[in-house]
Amino acid sequence: MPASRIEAGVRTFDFTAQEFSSPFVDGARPTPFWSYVPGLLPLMRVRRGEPLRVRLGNRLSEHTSIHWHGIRVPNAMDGVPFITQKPVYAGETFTYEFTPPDAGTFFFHPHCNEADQVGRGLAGLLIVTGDETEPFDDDIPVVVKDWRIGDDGQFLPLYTPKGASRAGTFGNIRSVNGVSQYRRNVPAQGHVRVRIANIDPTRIIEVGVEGASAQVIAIDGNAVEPFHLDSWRMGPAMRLDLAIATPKPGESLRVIDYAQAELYTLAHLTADDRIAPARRNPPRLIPSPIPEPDLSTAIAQSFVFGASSGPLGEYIESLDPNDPLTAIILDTLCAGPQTFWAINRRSWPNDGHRNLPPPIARLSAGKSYKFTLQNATPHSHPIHLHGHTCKVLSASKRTIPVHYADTVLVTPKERVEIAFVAAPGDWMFHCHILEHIETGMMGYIRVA
Ligand SMILES: [Cu+2]
Repeated sequence: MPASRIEAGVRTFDFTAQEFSSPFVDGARPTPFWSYVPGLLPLMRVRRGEPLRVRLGNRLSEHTSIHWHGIRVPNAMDGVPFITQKPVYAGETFTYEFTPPDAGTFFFHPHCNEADQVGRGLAGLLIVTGDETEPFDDDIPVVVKDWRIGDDGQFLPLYTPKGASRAGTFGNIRSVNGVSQYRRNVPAQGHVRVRIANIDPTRIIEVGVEGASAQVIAIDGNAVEPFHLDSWRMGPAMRLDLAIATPKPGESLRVIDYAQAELYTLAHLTADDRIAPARRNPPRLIPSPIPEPDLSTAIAQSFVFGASSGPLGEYIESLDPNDPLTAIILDTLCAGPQTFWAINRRSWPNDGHRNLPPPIARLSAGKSYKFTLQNATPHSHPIHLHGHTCKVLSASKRTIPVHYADTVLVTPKERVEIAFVAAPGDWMFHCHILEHIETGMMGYIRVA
Protein backbone atom coordinates (compact mmCIF):
# COMPACT_ATOMS: atom_id res chain seq x y z
CA MET A 1 0.00 0.00 0.00
CA PRO A 2 1.73 3.22 -1.10
CA ALA A 3 1.93 6.03 1.45
CA SER A 4 -0.52 8.87 1.11
CA ARG A 5 -1.29 12.02 3.04
CA ILE A 6 -4.08 14.58 3.24
CA GLU A 7 -3.09 17.95 1.75
CA ALA A 8 -5.77 20.61 2.22
CA GLY A 9 -8.48 17.96 2.21
CA VAL A 10 -7.08 16.07 -0.79
CA ARG A 11 -5.83 12.47 -0.50
CA THR A 12 -2.39 12.76 -2.12
CA PHE A 13 -0.05 10.10 -3.47
CA ASP A 14 3.44 10.53 -4.95
CA PHE A 15 4.21 8.04 -7.70
CA THR A 16 7.44 7.78 -9.66
CA ALA A 17 7.54 5.43 -12.61
CA GLN A 18 10.96 3.82 -12.39
CA GLU A 19 12.92 0.61 -12.61
CA PHE A 20 13.54 -1.57 -9.58
CA SER A 21 15.71 -4.64 -9.60
CA SER A 22 14.65 -7.65 -7.59
CA PRO A 23 14.35 -11.41 -8.08
CA PHE A 24 10.84 -12.54 -8.95
CA VAL A 25 11.22 -15.58 -6.71
CA ASP A 26 13.77 -16.38 -4.00
CA GLY A 27 17.08 -17.44 -5.45
CA ALA A 28 16.33 -16.27 -9.00
CA ARG A 29 18.36 -13.67 -10.91
CA PRO A 30 17.17 -10.07 -10.39
CA THR A 31 14.55 -8.79 -12.81
CA PRO A 32 14.37 -5.10 -13.81
CA PHE A 33 10.73 -4.48 -12.88
CA TRP A 34 8.98 -1.18 -13.42
CA SER A 35 6.70 0.21 -10.75
CA TYR A 36 5.24 3.48 -9.44
CA VAL A 37 6.43 2.76 -5.89
CA PRO A 38 8.94 0.33 -4.38
CA GLY A 39 7.34 -3.11 -4.58
CA LEU A 40 5.26 -4.78 -7.26
CA LEU A 41 1.70 -3.82 -8.21
CA PRO A 42 0.71 -1.22 -5.59
CA LEU A 43 -2.76 -1.30 -4.11
CA MET A 44 -4.42 2.07 -3.55
CA ARG A 45 -7.43 2.29 -1.28
CA VAL A 46 -9.37 5.55 -1.46
CA ARG A 47 -12.86 6.65 -0.50
CA ARG A 48 -15.70 7.41 -2.88
CA GLY A 49 -16.28 11.16 -2.94
CA GLU A 50 -12.87 11.99 -1.41
CA PRO A 51 -10.79 14.25 -3.68
CA LEU A 52 -7.72 12.40 -4.94
CA ARG A 53 -4.41 13.71 -6.25
CA VAL A 54 -1.62 11.58 -7.72
CA ARG A 55 1.65 13.22 -8.69
CA LEU A 56 3.34 11.10 -11.33
CA GLY A 57 7.07 11.53 -11.83
CA ASN A 58 8.80 9.76 -14.69
CA ARG A 59 12.27 8.26 -14.19
CA LEU A 60 11.94 5.92 -17.16
CA SER A 61 13.71 6.60 -20.43
CA GLU A 62 10.42 6.89 -22.35
CA HIS A 63 7.17 8.79 -21.94
CA THR A 64 4.36 7.41 -19.82
CA SER A 65 0.97 8.30 -18.26
CA ILE A 66 -1.65 6.85 -15.93
CA HIS A 67 -5.08 5.77 -17.12
CA TRP A 68 -7.63 5.19 -14.33
CA HIS A 69 -9.42 2.19 -15.78
CA GLY A 70 -13.17 2.20 -15.17
CA ILE A 71 -13.21 5.42 -13.17
CA ARG A 72 -15.57 8.01 -14.68
CA VAL A 73 -12.98 10.80 -14.59
CA PRO A 74 -13.12 14.17 -16.37
CA ASN A 75 -11.63 13.67 -19.84
CA ALA A 76 -8.46 15.68 -19.07
CA MET A 77 -7.61 13.17 -16.29
CA ASP A 78 -8.02 10.06 -18.44
CA GLY A 79 -4.29 9.62 -19.03
CA VAL A 80 -4.11 9.08 -22.78
CA PRO A 81 -1.00 10.73 -24.29
CA PHE A 82 -1.66 12.86 -27.38
CA ILE A 83 -5.45 12.63 -26.88
CA THR A 84 -6.28 13.84 -23.36
CA GLN A 85 -2.88 15.12 -22.20
CA LYS A 86 0.70 15.72 -23.24
CA PRO A 87 2.85 12.62 -22.69
CA VAL A 88 4.73 12.65 -19.39
CA TYR A 89 8.22 12.64 -20.88
CA ALA A 90 11.30 11.28 -19.09
CA GLY A 91 12.17 13.58 -16.19
CA GLU A 92 8.76 15.32 -16.21
CA THR A 93 5.82 15.17 -13.83
CA PHE A 94 2.05 15.33 -14.23
CA THR A 95 -0.59 15.68 -11.52
CA TYR A 96 -3.86 13.78 -11.75
CA GLU A 97 -6.73 15.22 -9.72
CA PHE A 98 -10.25 13.86 -9.58
CA THR A 99 -12.86 12.66 -7.13
CA PRO A 100 -13.88 9.03 -7.71
CA PRO A 101 -17.65 9.11 -8.30
CA ASP A 102 -18.17 5.35 -7.92
CA ALA A 103 -16.99 2.80 -5.35
CA GLY A 104 -15.64 -0.57 -6.40
CA THR A 105 -12.65 -2.45 -7.76
CA PHE A 106 -10.64 -0.59 -10.43
CA PHE A 107 -7.04 -0.47 -11.61
CA PHE A 108 -4.56 1.88 -13.25
CA HIS A 109 -1.84 1.57 -15.86
CA PRO A 110 -0.06 3.63 -18.54
CA HIS A 111 -1.76 4.23 -21.87
CA CYS A 112 1.32 4.15 -24.11
CA ASN A 113 3.69 1.38 -25.17
CA GLU A 114 1.38 -0.72 -23.07
CA ALA A 115 2.48 -4.27 -23.80
CA ASP A 116 5.97 -3.29 -22.68
CA GLN A 117 5.20 -0.93 -19.78
CA VAL A 118 2.47 -3.07 -18.21
CA GLY A 119 4.42 -6.23 -19.08
CA ARG A 120 7.29 -4.89 -16.95
CA GLY A 121 4.92 -4.25 -14.04
CA LEU A 122 3.63 -0.70 -14.40
CA ALA A 123 0.10 -1.11 -13.02
CA GLY A 124 -1.76 -1.23 -9.74
CA LEU A 125 -5.10 -1.93 -8.11
CA LEU A 126 -7.41 0.92 -7.10
CA ILE A 127 -10.06 0.11 -4.54
CA VAL A 128 -12.64 2.82 -3.99
CA THR A 129 -14.43 2.13 -0.72
CA GLY A 130 -17.89 3.26 0.27
CA ASP A 131 -20.16 0.65 -1.31
CA GLU A 132 -20.61 -1.65 1.71
CA THR A 133 -23.65 -1.46 3.99
CA GLU A 134 -21.51 -3.23 6.61
CA PRO A 135 -17.96 -4.56 6.40
CA PHE A 136 -17.17 -8.06 5.16
CA ASP A 137 -15.17 -10.37 7.41
CA ASP A 138 -12.17 -9.92 5.12
CA ASP A 139 -11.35 -8.10 1.88
CA ILE A 140 -8.99 -9.95 -0.42
CA PRO A 141 -7.51 -8.59 -3.63
CA VAL A 142 -6.65 -11.20 -6.26
CA VAL A 143 -4.63 -9.38 -8.91
CA VAL A 144 -3.91 -11.76 -11.78
CA LYS A 145 -0.88 -11.07 -13.93
CA ASP A 146 1.64 -13.24 -15.77
CA TRP A 147 5.28 -12.37 -16.34
CA ARG A 148 7.65 -13.14 -19.20
CA ILE A 149 11.01 -13.66 -17.56
CA GLY A 150 13.98 -15.70 -18.80
CA ASP A 151 16.42 -17.75 -16.72
CA ASP A 152 18.79 -14.77 -16.71
CA GLY A 153 16.13 -12.69 -14.89
CA GLN A 154 15.62 -10.42 -17.90
CA PHE A 155 12.25 -9.90 -19.53
CA LEU A 156 11.54 -12.02 -22.59
CA PRO A 157 10.11 -10.08 -25.55
CA LEU A 158 6.80 -8.59 -24.40
CA TYR A 159 5.64 -8.09 -27.96
CA THR A 160 5.82 -10.80 -30.59
CA PRO A 161 4.29 -10.61 -34.07
CA LYS A 162 2.99 -14.14 -33.66
CA GLY A 163 1.17 -13.19 -30.45
CA ALA A 164 0.03 -9.76 -31.60
CA SER A 165 -1.57 -11.19 -34.72
CA ARG A 166 -3.38 -13.88 -32.75
CA ALA A 167 -4.57 -14.13 -29.12
CA GLY A 168 -1.56 -12.25 -27.68
CA THR A 169 1.80 -13.26 -26.20
CA PHE A 170 1.39 -15.22 -22.98
CA GLY A 171 3.63 -15.00 -19.92
CA ASN A 172 5.70 -17.98 -18.80
CA ILE A 173 5.25 -17.33 -15.06
CA ARG A 174 1.81 -16.92 -13.57
CA SER A 175 1.17 -14.85 -10.45
CA VAL A 176 -1.49 -13.48 -8.16
CA ASN A 177 -0.66 -10.35 -6.17
CA GLY A 178 2.90 -10.71 -7.47
CA VAL A 179 3.51 -14.16 -5.97
CA SER A 180 3.34 -17.50 -7.72
CA GLN A 181 1.22 -19.28 -5.07
CA TYR A 182 -1.17 -16.95 -3.30
CA ARG A 183 -2.36 -18.26 0.08
CA ARG A 184 -4.11 -16.50 2.90
CA ASN A 185 -5.92 -17.28 6.13
CA VAL A 186 -9.47 -16.06 6.47
CA PRO A 187 -11.96 -16.00 9.34
CA ALA A 188 -14.09 -19.18 9.55
CA GLN A 189 -17.81 -19.36 8.84
CA GLY A 190 -18.05 -15.80 7.62
CA HIS A 191 -18.35 -13.89 4.39
CA VAL A 192 -15.26 -12.55 2.66
CA ARG A 193 -15.09 -10.19 -0.27
CA VAL A 194 -12.70 -11.34 -2.99
CA ARG A 195 -11.79 -8.74 -5.60
CA ILE A 196 -10.47 -10.44 -8.72
CA ALA A 197 -8.75 -8.16 -11.23
CA ASN A 198 -7.36 -9.63 -14.42
CA ILE A 199 -4.65 -7.12 -15.31
CA ASP A 200 -2.72 -9.47 -17.56
CA PRO A 201 -1.92 -8.09 -21.01
CA THR A 202 -3.19 -11.26 -22.70
CA ARG A 203 -4.71 -14.03 -20.65
CA ILE A 204 -8.44 -14.73 -20.45
CA ILE A 205 -9.39 -16.55 -17.26
CA GLU A 206 -12.52 -18.46 -16.28
CA VAL A 207 -13.07 -18.02 -12.56
CA GLY A 208 -14.79 -20.45 -10.24
CA VAL A 209 -14.63 -21.40 -6.57
CA GLU A 210 -14.19 -24.86 -5.08
CA GLY A 211 -14.76 -25.79 -1.45
CA ALA A 212 -17.23 -23.00 -0.72
CA SER A 213 -20.25 -21.25 -2.13
CA ALA A 214 -19.62 -17.97 -3.94
CA GLN A 215 -21.86 -15.20 -5.17
CA VAL A 216 -21.03 -12.56 -7.76
CA ILE A 217 -21.65 -9.20 -6.09
CA ALA A 218 -19.99 -6.76 -8.51
CA ILE A 219 -18.76 -6.72 -12.10
CA ASP A 220 -16.10 -4.18 -13.08
CA GLY A 221 -16.71 -2.55 -9.70
CA ASN A 222 -20.46 -2.21 -10.22
CA ALA A 223 -22.78 -3.86 -7.72
CA VAL A 224 -25.13 -6.46 -9.18
CA GLU A 225 -28.08 -8.32 -7.70
CA PRO A 226 -26.03 -11.17 -6.17
CA PHE A 227 -26.10 -14.41 -8.15
CA HIS A 228 -24.45 -17.79 -7.63
CA LEU A 229 -21.05 -18.10 -9.29
CA ASP A 230 -20.81 -21.08 -11.58
CA SER A 231 -17.92 -19.70 -13.59
CA TRP A 232 -17.23 -16.29 -15.10
CA ARG A 233 -14.95 -15.50 -18.01
CA MET A 234 -12.69 -12.49 -17.55
CA GLY A 235 -10.58 -10.97 -20.29
CA PRO A 236 -7.73 -8.56 -19.59
CA ALA A 237 -8.88 -5.48 -17.60
CA MET A 238 -12.07 -7.12 -16.30
CA ARG A 239 -12.85 -7.31 -12.58
CA LEU A 240 -15.18 -9.48 -10.55
CA ASP A 241 -16.12 -9.12 -6.89
CA LEU A 242 -17.25 -12.26 -5.08
CA ALA A 243 -18.82 -12.86 -1.68
CA ILE A 244 -17.57 -16.23 -0.50
CA ALA A 245 -18.94 -18.09 2.50
CA THR A 246 -15.90 -19.40 4.35
CA PRO A 247 -15.79 -22.96 5.76
CA LYS A 248 -15.14 -24.32 9.27
CA PRO A 249 -11.77 -23.72 10.98
CA GLY A 250 -8.99 -25.68 9.28
CA GLU A 251 -10.88 -26.15 6.01
CA SER A 252 -9.84 -24.53 2.75
CA LEU A 253 -11.39 -23.15 -0.38
CA ARG A 254 -9.81 -22.32 -3.69
CA VAL A 255 -10.44 -19.70 -6.31
CA ILE A 256 -9.69 -21.45 -9.59
CA ASP A 257 -8.98 -20.48 -13.18
CA TYR A 258 -10.67 -23.15 -15.31
CA ALA A 259 -9.70 -21.65 -18.67
CA GLN A 260 -6.92 -24.14 -19.41
CA ALA A 261 -7.04 -27.91 -19.32
CA GLU A 262 -4.67 -27.72 -16.36
CA LEU A 263 -6.50 -25.87 -13.57
CA TYR A 264 -4.65 -23.02 -11.91
CA THR A 265 -5.31 -22.00 -8.31
CA LEU A 266 -5.59 -18.23 -8.13
CA ALA A 267 -6.02 -18.15 -4.36
CA HIS A 268 -5.91 -20.78 -1.66
CA LEU A 269 -7.84 -19.53 1.39
CA THR A 270 -7.77 -21.43 4.66
CA ALA A 271 -10.24 -20.74 7.45
CA ASP A 272 -8.42 -20.22 10.74
CA ASP A 273 -9.82 -20.23 14.27
CA ARG A 274 -11.16 -16.70 14.08
CA ILE A 275 -14.92 -17.25 13.97
CA ALA A 276 -16.76 -14.53 12.08
CA PRO A 277 -19.87 -13.01 13.66
CA ALA A 278 -22.99 -15.01 12.78
CA ARG A 279 -24.71 -13.54 9.74
CA ARG A 280 -27.04 -15.35 7.35
CA ASN A 281 -26.15 -13.42 4.21
CA PRO A 282 -23.18 -11.42 2.99
CA PRO A 283 -23.43 -7.62 3.31
CA ARG A 284 -25.22 -5.88 0.45
CA LEU A 285 -23.41 -3.48 -1.86
CA ILE A 286 -24.73 -0.01 -2.64
CA PRO A 287 -25.04 0.50 -6.43
CA SER A 288 -23.03 3.26 -8.07
CA PRO A 289 -24.87 6.31 -9.47
CA ILE A 290 -24.35 5.31 -13.13
CA PRO A 291 -26.54 7.30 -15.57
CA GLU A 292 -29.26 4.95 -16.88
CA PRO A 293 -29.42 4.90 -20.70
CA ASP A 294 -32.88 5.39 -22.19
CA LEU A 295 -33.24 2.39 -24.50
CA SER A 296 -36.40 3.77 -26.13
CA THR A 297 -34.48 6.75 -27.55
CA ALA A 298 -30.95 5.30 -27.71
CA ILE A 299 -29.14 5.98 -30.99
CA ALA A 300 -27.79 2.74 -32.47
CA GLN A 301 -24.26 2.39 -33.84
CA SER A 302 -22.36 -0.72 -34.91
CA PHE A 303 -18.69 -1.54 -34.62
CA VAL A 304 -16.94 -4.46 -36.26
CA PHE A 305 -13.74 -5.65 -34.61
CA GLY A 306 -11.77 -7.34 -37.34
CA ALA A 307 -8.49 -7.72 -39.13
CA SER A 308 -6.87 -4.66 -40.68
CA SER A 309 -8.04 -3.85 -44.14
CA GLY A 310 -6.08 -4.90 -47.18
CA PRO A 311 -5.13 -8.29 -48.55
CA LEU A 312 -2.66 -9.12 -45.74
CA GLY A 313 -5.23 -8.49 -43.02
CA GLU A 314 -7.85 -10.53 -44.83
CA TYR A 315 -5.40 -13.33 -45.36
CA ILE A 316 -4.36 -13.35 -41.68
CA GLU A 317 -8.03 -13.34 -40.66
CA SER A 318 -8.58 -16.43 -42.78
CA LEU A 319 -5.83 -18.47 -41.07
CA ASP A 320 -6.83 -21.20 -38.66
CA PRO A 321 -5.34 -20.29 -35.23
CA ASN A 322 -5.19 -23.98 -34.31
CA ASP A 323 -3.15 -24.95 -37.36
CA PRO A 324 0.57 -25.25 -36.43
CA LEU A 325 1.43 -23.88 -39.87
CA THR A 326 -0.26 -20.58 -38.99
CA ALA A 327 2.51 -19.62 -36.58
CA ILE A 328 5.17 -20.23 -39.20
CA ILE A 329 3.27 -18.22 -41.82
CA LEU A 330 2.79 -15.30 -39.42
CA ASP A 331 6.44 -15.27 -38.38
CA THR A 332 7.44 -15.11 -42.03
CA LEU A 333 4.93 -12.44 -42.98
CA CYS A 334 5.28 -10.14 -40.03
CA ALA A 335 8.83 -8.91 -39.71
CA GLY A 336 8.44 -5.09 -39.59
CA PRO A 337 6.13 -2.63 -37.78
CA GLN A 338 2.75 -4.24 -37.89
CA THR A 339 -0.91 -3.49 -38.12
CA PHE A 340 -3.12 -6.52 -37.80
CA TRP A 341 -6.40 -5.24 -36.41
CA ALA A 342 -9.08 -2.67 -37.07
CA ILE A 343 -12.40 -1.30 -35.87
CA ASN A 344 -14.83 -0.77 -38.75
CA ARG A 345 -11.95 -1.46 -41.15
CA ARG A 346 -9.90 1.40 -39.67
CA SER A 347 -6.64 0.63 -37.88
CA TRP A 348 -5.14 2.84 -35.22
CA PRO A 349 -1.96 4.09 -36.90
CA ASN A 350 1.35 2.77 -35.67
CA ASP A 351 3.27 5.96 -36.51
CA GLY A 352 4.19 7.47 -33.12
CA HIS A 353 1.03 9.66 -33.11
CA ARG A 354 2.25 11.81 -36.00
CA ASN A 355 -1.16 11.50 -37.67
CA LEU A 356 -4.00 11.25 -35.17
CA PRO A 357 -6.98 9.81 -37.00
CA PRO A 358 -10.44 11.36 -36.77
CA PRO A 359 -12.83 9.92 -34.19
CA ILE A 360 -14.51 6.64 -35.04
CA ALA A 361 -17.86 8.08 -33.93
CA ARG A 362 -19.24 11.51 -32.95
CA LEU A 363 -21.78 11.54 -30.15
CA SER A 364 -23.82 14.18 -28.33
CA ALA A 365 -23.24 14.61 -24.60
CA GLY A 366 -26.15 13.50 -22.44
CA LYS A 367 -27.77 11.36 -25.15
CA SER A 368 -28.23 7.60 -24.87
CA TYR A 369 -26.46 5.27 -27.29
CA LYS A 370 -26.69 1.59 -28.05
CA PHE A 371 -23.51 0.10 -29.50
CA THR A 372 -23.44 -3.28 -31.20
CA LEU A 373 -19.98 -4.82 -30.95
CA GLN A 374 -19.41 -7.47 -33.57
CA ASN A 375 -16.34 -9.71 -33.40
CA ALA A 376 -15.33 -10.77 -36.90
CA THR A 377 -12.21 -12.64 -35.78
CA PRO A 378 -11.45 -16.11 -34.40
CA HIS A 379 -10.11 -14.60 -31.14
CA SER A 380 -11.87 -13.10 -28.10
CA HIS A 381 -11.52 -9.36 -27.55
CA PRO A 382 -12.23 -7.58 -24.25
CA ILE A 383 -13.56 -4.22 -25.49
CA HIS A 384 -13.12 -1.18 -23.25
CA LEU A 385 -14.74 2.23 -23.55
CA HIS A 386 -13.03 4.94 -21.51
CA GLY A 387 -14.91 7.35 -19.29
CA HIS A 388 -18.18 5.42 -19.27
CA THR A 389 -19.81 2.59 -17.42
CA CYS A 390 -21.98 0.77 -19.94
CA LYS A 391 -25.06 -1.34 -19.49
CA VAL A 392 -24.31 -4.73 -21.09
CA LEU A 393 -27.62 -5.80 -22.60
CA SER A 394 -26.95 -9.07 -24.39
CA ALA A 395 -24.37 -11.39 -25.92
CA SER A 396 -25.34 -13.52 -28.93
CA LYS A 397 -23.39 -16.63 -27.92
CA ARG A 398 -23.70 -16.65 -24.13
CA THR A 399 -26.34 -16.08 -21.48
CA ILE A 400 -25.18 -13.23 -19.29
CA PRO A 401 -27.21 -11.13 -16.86
CA VAL A 402 -27.81 -7.50 -17.75
CA HIS A 403 -25.09 -5.67 -15.85
CA TYR A 404 -22.90 -2.58 -15.90
CA ALA A 405 -19.29 -2.84 -17.07
CA ASP A 406 -16.45 -0.80 -18.56
CA THR A 407 -14.92 -3.76 -20.40
CA VAL A 408 -16.90 -6.44 -22.15
CA LEU A 409 -15.63 -9.69 -23.60
CA VAL A 410 -16.73 -10.36 -27.16
CA THR A 411 -16.00 -13.98 -28.04
CA PRO A 412 -15.24 -15.15 -31.61
CA LYS A 413 -17.97 -14.25 -34.09
CA GLU A 414 -20.11 -12.95 -31.20
CA ARG A 415 -22.30 -9.84 -31.12
CA VAL A 416 -22.64 -7.91 -27.85
CA GLU A 417 -24.95 -4.98 -27.20
CA ILE A 418 -24.09 -2.21 -24.75
CA ALA A 419 -25.82 1.07 -23.92
CA PHE A 420 -24.67 4.20 -22.12
CA VAL A 421 -25.23 7.91 -21.67
CA ALA A 422 -22.47 9.82 -23.47
CA ALA A 423 -20.16 11.99 -21.34
CA PRO A 424 -18.21 14.86 -22.93
CA GLY A 425 -14.67 14.26 -24.16
CA ASP A 426 -12.52 12.23 -26.51
CA TRP A 427 -12.72 8.68 -25.17
CA MET A 428 -10.60 5.75 -26.30
CA PHE A 429 -12.46 2.67 -27.45
CA HIS A 430 -10.30 -0.42 -27.85
CA CYS A 431 -9.52 -4.05 -27.24
CA HIS A 432 -7.66 -4.59 -23.95
CA ILE A 433 -5.34 -7.31 -25.21
CA LEU A 434 -2.39 -4.95 -25.13
CA GLU A 435 -0.72 -6.20 -28.30
CA HIS A 436 -4.03 -5.72 -30.13
CA ILE A 437 -4.07 -2.05 -29.06
CA GLU A 438 -0.61 -1.61 -30.48
CA THR A 439 -1.46 -3.28 -33.77
CA GLY A 440 -4.58 -1.38 -34.68
CA MET A 441 -7.64 -2.36 -32.62
CA MET A 442 -8.22 1.09 -31.14
CA GLY A 443 -10.12 4.24 -31.95
CA TYR A 444 -11.83 7.01 -30.03
CA ILE A 445 -15.28 8.48 -29.82
CA ARG A 446 -15.77 12.24 -29.65
CA VAL A 447 -18.61 13.36 -27.39
CA ALA A 448 -19.43 17.07 -27.63
CU1 LIG B 1 -8.24 -7.96 -29.05
